[in-house]
Amino acid sequence: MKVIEGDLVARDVQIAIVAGRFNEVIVNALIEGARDALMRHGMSAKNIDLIKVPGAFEIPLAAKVALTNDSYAAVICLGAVIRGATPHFDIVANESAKGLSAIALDHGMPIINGILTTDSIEQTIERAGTKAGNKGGEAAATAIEMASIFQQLD
Ligand code: INI
Repeated sequence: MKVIEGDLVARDVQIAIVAGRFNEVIVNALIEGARDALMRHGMSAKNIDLIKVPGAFEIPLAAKVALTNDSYAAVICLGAVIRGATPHFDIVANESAKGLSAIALDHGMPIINGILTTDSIEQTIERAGTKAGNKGGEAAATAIEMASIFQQLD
C-alpha cells in the first residue's frame, strides 16, 4: 500500500497569510505565531506574504484572489471574531468559515482556517499565545503539512 502523508518540512513553497485587522492585538499575536512556526519549519521570510484586510468577513475574498496568482502552495487565514452583544458575531463567524471552505473546494488548494471564534476576550487570549497555545502557529504547521501532501499528489 502506498501511503501519502505530509511532513512538516517546507520545501520550495511560497505561502500567503491573510489576516483581519479587527481585534488586531490578538491577530498580531496569531500572525507572529504563524510566522515563527513557518520559519522554524524551514521557510525563509521572503517566501511569506502577509495580506491584511479589514476584518474576518473580508478574509475569504482576499484568499480567493491570492490563490488566482498560482504561486502560493497554501493560504493561512487568521482573524479573531469575538461574540458581542449583537448578532453580527454569527454572521461574520459563519460567513467567513463557509467562504473559506467554498474557496478551498473550488480551487482545490489548501486554505487553512485560523480564524478564532470565541465567546470572550479571555478565551481569545488563551488561543493567541497563552494557555491554549497559539492557533496561528498551529495553522502554519497545518499549511506546511498540506503543502507537502499536495507536492506528492502533483
Ligand atoms: N470582524 C472581525 O474580524 N472580528 C469581529 O469580532 C467582528 N465583529 O465582531 O464585528 C468583525 N466585524 C467586521 C467584519 O469582519 C467586516 O470587516 C465588516 O462587517 C465590513 O464588511
